[in-house]
Amino acid sequence: MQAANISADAAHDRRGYYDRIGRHSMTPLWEVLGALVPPSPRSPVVPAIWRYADVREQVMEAGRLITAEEAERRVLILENPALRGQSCITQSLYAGLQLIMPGEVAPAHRHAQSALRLVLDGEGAYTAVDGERTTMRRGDFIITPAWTWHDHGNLGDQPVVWLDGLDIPLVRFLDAGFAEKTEQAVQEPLRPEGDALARYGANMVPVDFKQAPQEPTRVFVYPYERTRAAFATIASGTPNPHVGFKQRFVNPATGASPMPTIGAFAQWLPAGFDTQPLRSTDGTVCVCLEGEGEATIGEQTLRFAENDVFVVPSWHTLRLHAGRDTLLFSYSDRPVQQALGLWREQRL
Ligand code: 1HN
Repeated sequence: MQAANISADAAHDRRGYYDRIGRHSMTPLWEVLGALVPPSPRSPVVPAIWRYADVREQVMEAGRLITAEEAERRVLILENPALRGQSCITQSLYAGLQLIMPGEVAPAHRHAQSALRLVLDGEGAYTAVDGERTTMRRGDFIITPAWTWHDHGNLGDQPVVWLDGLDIPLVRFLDAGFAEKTEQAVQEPLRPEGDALARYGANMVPVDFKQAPQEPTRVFVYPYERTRAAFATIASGTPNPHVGFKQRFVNPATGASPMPTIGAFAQWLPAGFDTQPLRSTDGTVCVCLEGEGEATIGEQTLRFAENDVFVVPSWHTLRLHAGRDTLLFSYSDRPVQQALGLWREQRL
């Protein structure tokens, strides 16, 4: 911010001074202070939508161009239009559409980045997390917490597509990323399918189990069937004017977010419902699992239908309209902001 009404001489002196201090890698705070500490968030992220009907064919085309093995992960990254080239959908989060063809394997690896999957299209794939497989069914929310081994395979006869959500930009920002591969592309199952859900996700935990608050949940799949059944009951109540019926996915052992860096939510909006405007500091990725409607983000209205992915930037006012009974899944960096005392929400 240039001080108002300074003389041409003074401006010239300052520019010369800035050049001289620049040679020592220094720059004056007073020129940038307003931008550094804005009165409220000014996200460079823009609202955007990826309509599945528009992009599905392009995802399938990737299946003819490259194998899962060669790609390691065959994914089309959903890049925020204002942040092209940065592999991110918000400043802190990554999103991508991953395709696995019948018979393919996406080999085991692990990394410091935490990942979630939301299954969108096709049947017959599995994901394995630290030696346990889970069959991927549409709408299932599956996590691979930081540093867990994970591989995917497709034992069926259909292409399978899911949304990947990761904290890649956040981990990159912190320069805290590590990754490893193994010789063994496919993890040997160590436990039967459903083991983690039975042990940790059936309103019980093993009697000697203790978990630190920041540890991720041992439950690594939140089956859509259960989420759907919950809303079938919850939705007979009175919707909240700002969010309809909205639930937060939790680590059932602690009540914390399933993973420390990414929060996830499911929201049910009855047909015809209009939410009151709301804004929050966590830029959010939303996926329509059922129904259709409109998201008005600031001044912009986006029509969405099943499997569409849209992004709501930080501190942008959101209003939702459900054209039919609608179920939205969403994820954001809310647990990070809350842990740091930064998260804010305003219900207008
Ligand atoms: C990853 O490990 C997966 O395991 C998907 O499916 C997307 C994007 C960046 C880095 C790691 C996966 C990823 C990823």
